[in-house]
Amino acid sequence: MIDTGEEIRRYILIAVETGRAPLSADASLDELRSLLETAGGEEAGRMIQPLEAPSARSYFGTGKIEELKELLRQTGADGVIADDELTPAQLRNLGDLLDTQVLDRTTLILEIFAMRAHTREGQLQVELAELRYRLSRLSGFGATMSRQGGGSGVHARGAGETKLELDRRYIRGRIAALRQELEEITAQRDIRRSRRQKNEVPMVALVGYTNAGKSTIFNRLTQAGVLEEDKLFATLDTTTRRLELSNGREIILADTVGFIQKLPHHLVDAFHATLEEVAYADLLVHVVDSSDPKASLNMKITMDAMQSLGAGDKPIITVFNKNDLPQPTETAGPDYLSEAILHICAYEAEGQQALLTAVETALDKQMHPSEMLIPYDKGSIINLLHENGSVIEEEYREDGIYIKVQLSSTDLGRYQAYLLK
Ligand SMILES: Nc1nc2c(ncn2[C@@H]2O[C@H](COP(=O)(O)OP(=O)(O)OP(=O)(O)O)[C@@H](O)[C@H]2O)c(=O)[nH]1
Ligand SMILES: [Mg+2]
Repeated sequence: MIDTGEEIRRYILIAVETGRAPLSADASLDELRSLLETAGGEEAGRMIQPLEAPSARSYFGTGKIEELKELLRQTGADGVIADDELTPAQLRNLGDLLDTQVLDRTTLILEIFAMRAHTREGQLQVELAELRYRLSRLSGFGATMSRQGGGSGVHARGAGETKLELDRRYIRGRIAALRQELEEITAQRDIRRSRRQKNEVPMVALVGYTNAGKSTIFNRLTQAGVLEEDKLFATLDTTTRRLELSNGREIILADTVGFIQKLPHHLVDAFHATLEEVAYADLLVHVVDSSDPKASLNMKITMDAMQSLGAGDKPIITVFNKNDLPQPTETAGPDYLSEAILHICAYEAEGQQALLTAVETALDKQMHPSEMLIPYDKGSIINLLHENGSVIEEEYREDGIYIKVQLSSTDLGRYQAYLLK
């Protein structure tokens, strides 16, 4: 456990520079440092080795490991943390060679998630992710697991070390039980969701990289009191609130878990249920911390995640947040198709209002398929429908002109009298 509640644990952060990653090893270690601080630890130093690829045997090469040993001695650090997910062999060999606690990015993220999951669903998902991670390394490396688990505390939330000795069959059984329970929760949510859809309340989801300011915006707009913090992964559970726009229209706003580069796939899988809100959203608000020099990479990571959640084609409002902070010189982000692009400060009423207006406009523009019957003496309406909507079908009937057309909600309201259903 990194946060022991006693003295602060200090770690050497290590990374391999391949020259091919989108982020330099040093910048990636800055993020690892934030993760470590979020978990309650501290950086004692860092070491980067340029290599074609990490050594399959021990992550670093042998010579570098000697240097690392020396740095450990000099700093008196409690262990090392690798910036990549280590294989069981790398973990074991590195641990043996250094004779110290070895962690990796994945265990660190899992530890933070375990610390921060508060709802039943969040806890189930974290446990599921941990078990999957463990199962994937149980192929004959039981010894490694004990070593790793003994120090890491990722597992300490549960029954502790004895849990590590549980065999694969037990883990499989537990995974099945967790899945079942999660499915029940999901089913309940489905019921709520279909009720909502019947009432046609649109869902707007705040998405983005961790620490971008999603919860801050959510709280300012809804007075919800969700935890907002200058730490990574402050939010793990999706929170939703109803909100009335100035045109009187009601929406549901959802605050969601943030993304990060190299997010362990066990976690992404496990959090699919939580992120379903994103898949069902009518509109996404992509919040970007514009003061972050790696903002454009962060955007790409979020957009890739949207794609994998099946939400890649949804209408998006891009919000460059924190414009009160110094902005890095290179701000030209990637060119994603947006309904609107805003530059705001979440704390200021002006920015909040601008966002609400953009949401209103974007929702208004969304088209709904509708069927109408227009009396023959109202022929001018047919012309208007052709101009403002997109006509799918038109048929001259005895009692009037039948028309199937995609319309914005504003127009839908305007021509309500002629709706067939
Ligand atoms: N200066 C400044 N800080 C902001 C602004 N918006 C949010 N913050 C701060 O940024 C930090 C992160 O904000 P959160 O709202 O917790 O970020 P989040 O996107 O919900 O993060 P996760 O839940 O970790 O995904 C907090 O310390 C906020 O107070 C802003 O417009 N300007
Ligand atoms: Mg948050």
